[in-house]
Amino acid sequence: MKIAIVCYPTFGGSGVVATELGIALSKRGHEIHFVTYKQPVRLEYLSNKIKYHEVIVPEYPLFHYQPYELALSSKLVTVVKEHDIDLLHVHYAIPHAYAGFMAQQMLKTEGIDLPMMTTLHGTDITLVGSHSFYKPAVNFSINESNVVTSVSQSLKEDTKAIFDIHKEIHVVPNFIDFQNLPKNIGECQRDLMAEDDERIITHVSNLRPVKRIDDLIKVFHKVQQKIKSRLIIIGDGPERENASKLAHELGIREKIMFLGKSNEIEKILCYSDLFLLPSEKESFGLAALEAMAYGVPVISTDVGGVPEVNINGESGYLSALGDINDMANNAIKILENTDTLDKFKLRARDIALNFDMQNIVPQYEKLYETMLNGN
Ligand code: GMT
Repeated sequence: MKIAIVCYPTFGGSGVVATELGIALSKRGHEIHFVTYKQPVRLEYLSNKIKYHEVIVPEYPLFHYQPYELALSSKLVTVVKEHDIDLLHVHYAIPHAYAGFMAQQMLKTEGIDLPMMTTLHGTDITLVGSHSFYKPAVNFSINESNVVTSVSQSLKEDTKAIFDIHKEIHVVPNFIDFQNLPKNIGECQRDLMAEDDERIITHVSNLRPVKRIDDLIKVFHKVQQKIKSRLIIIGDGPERENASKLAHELGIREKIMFLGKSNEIEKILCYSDLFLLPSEKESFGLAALEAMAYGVPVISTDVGGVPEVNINGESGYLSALGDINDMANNAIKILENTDTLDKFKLRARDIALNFDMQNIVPQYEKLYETMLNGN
């Protein structure tokens, strides 16, 4: 199949999933065309099976807001015609499903039928899309999509509760490409980051308020009082400064490393002992799944789709939102005994294997086929 994929080309989970999906599909013989404003960060190489088409939005002083949707839908029309695209898969409803719908309408006037699948990722529904400024357009474009998928059962339920959706929503969970995980995890450069007798705790996110970075620092503050440990924070965002300030106030700043955005998360996960995810909302928690794939147990909140990924008492523990004491106690329970830690590490990896790409990508292919057959 020739598939056009629209996504955010950034470090955000939706862009990562869309890119990994495109790469996986290309390896299965499909021709993939990414249409977005920048080459996706996880897309390292282009080939005759993976192409990238840049959406350019020229700056014009008359426009207070530059019309990205217009440029995207026009670019889609061009790409679809030039490359004889069979179907469009948009990740993140805003504004991609809306722009995709417009492209469909323009193509229809030229006798071209372009079926569209929309994959909902979370913030497009629970945070941004539900705002009354966007809701009618998001509701409309979800209903107009030929096939709709969501990355967790929880997100499917949220979408149905927040919007008036009469389309079936198929749950297709996010995935990990286990075949491509680096094999020599034993060669991690742990000694660069911590002493031998220190535990390494990791957090990866875009450091937005929804990630509750204050809770992260407070949980770590409690843990390091009992367990000699370090916290490594990967990613960047608006909460970074506050987090650093809070760490200073609590006297633990020198035990925390802010590494910024990274394309080599695996190099850090391979020597991490625990992953902390105290989010307020999380439709899936791809970062937690990535940690588990490297055998890193997860301490998280019991929100959204996270309990579909992190199994309480097996791959880690779940706590109520904001329950810092419970998260810290659970972390200590896992970290204080090496046998317990090893047991959780093994189980975390085992559970992550349920999300092996080999099982998930065919689910998308099946839905593409159904869509092309007009069902
Ligand atoms: O978590 C973020 O802020 C980024 C956001 C995105 O859209 O890229 O992530 C969402 O999609 C990911 C991939 O499906 C999920 O793993 C995240 O849980 C989800 N984030 C939220 O729901 C807050």
